[in-house]
Amino acid sequence: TTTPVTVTVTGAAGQIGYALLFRIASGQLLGPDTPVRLRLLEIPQAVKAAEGTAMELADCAFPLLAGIDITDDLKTAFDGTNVALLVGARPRTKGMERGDLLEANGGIFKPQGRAINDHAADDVRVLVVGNPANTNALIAQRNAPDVPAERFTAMTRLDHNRALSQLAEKLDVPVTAIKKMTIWGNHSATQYPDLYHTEVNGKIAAEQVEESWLRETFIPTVAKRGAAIIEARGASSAASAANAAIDHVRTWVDGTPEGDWTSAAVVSDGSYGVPEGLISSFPVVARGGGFEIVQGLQIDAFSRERIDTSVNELVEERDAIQKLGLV
Ligand code: NAX
Repeated sequence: TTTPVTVTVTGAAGQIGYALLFRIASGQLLGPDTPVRLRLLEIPQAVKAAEGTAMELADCAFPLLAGIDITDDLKTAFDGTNVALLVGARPRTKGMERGDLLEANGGIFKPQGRAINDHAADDVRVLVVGNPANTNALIAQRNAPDVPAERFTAMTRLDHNRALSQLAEKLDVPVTAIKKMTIWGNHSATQYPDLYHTEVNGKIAAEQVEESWLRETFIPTVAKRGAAIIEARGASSAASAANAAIDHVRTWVDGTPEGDWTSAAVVSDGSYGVPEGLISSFPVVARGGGFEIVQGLQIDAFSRERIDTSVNELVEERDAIQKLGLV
């Protein structure tokens, strides 16, 4: 028998949590041979709701589910954890300035980073989903100095998958015909989905679509898809976000296929002019259990400007959390 892998999910009683937990427990996160122990972290008011979800998880009788702990205590939540999915965050409320938002999230991600530092397993991998995801990940990472920085990532896989879907529809091809999609920068409206390196049936995607479609339709559709979902559903993306979190971790552990890459927000090593230390989305391959930024891509002037705009936003967020003493 294999020792169960411990997976911590924060914000477990939320809508992404509800879509995510059943997939993890059924083996879709770590594969059909790996038993999972779930740790659900919630704020005290939502512990009861998380207990309800745990009752339903029990009722699925998942063969791979080795146990569930529900807690509002950080040490218990992250003790020995191998995979930490940080989903719970403080949403922006009406009239809230960016500084207030970052401060409120600092109150969540700073102590979580410390708890991961002090209690998680040596091989811990962290994915931040809760917004503002890149900067929340940076706060957690900088408060976990004993954990290798590259173990902290933020999610842009949903943006990546949205871009695949939009392009597949436009060219009337299956998503499997598309390789080397890239999301650059921040998981925000400034993100840059790049078609200049994307291949569709082996040919560059940007050469198969009108420039006006790429600039005026594709980029804004991908970047504003979250808002369009809210408009249509009356609630933000949940199942698709959970699916992207599963994809992100699965790729991280299993690797990217030969001849392809994916998008993830990882700690910058200075590649492509992105300041070192920022957690920014890049084209990445996963190999040997780690992400590596794809090197050597030519960046044209249009792409350069788009990447810089999004990265500058990340710089501003980093400066703001520095001023607030969060990192
Ligand atoms: P919900 O409001 O449904 O759930 C959030 C849950 O987090 C709540 O149950 C709340 O009690 C809990 N929570 C709050 N503070 C906590 C803390 N300190 N410790 C533990 N739990 C805490 O939001 P949901 O729709 O599930 O979305 C969760 C987060 O994902 C949001 O920040 C959202 O903006 C973000 N998203 C990120 C995406 C991405 O691509 N990176 C896409 C989807 C989503 O918008």
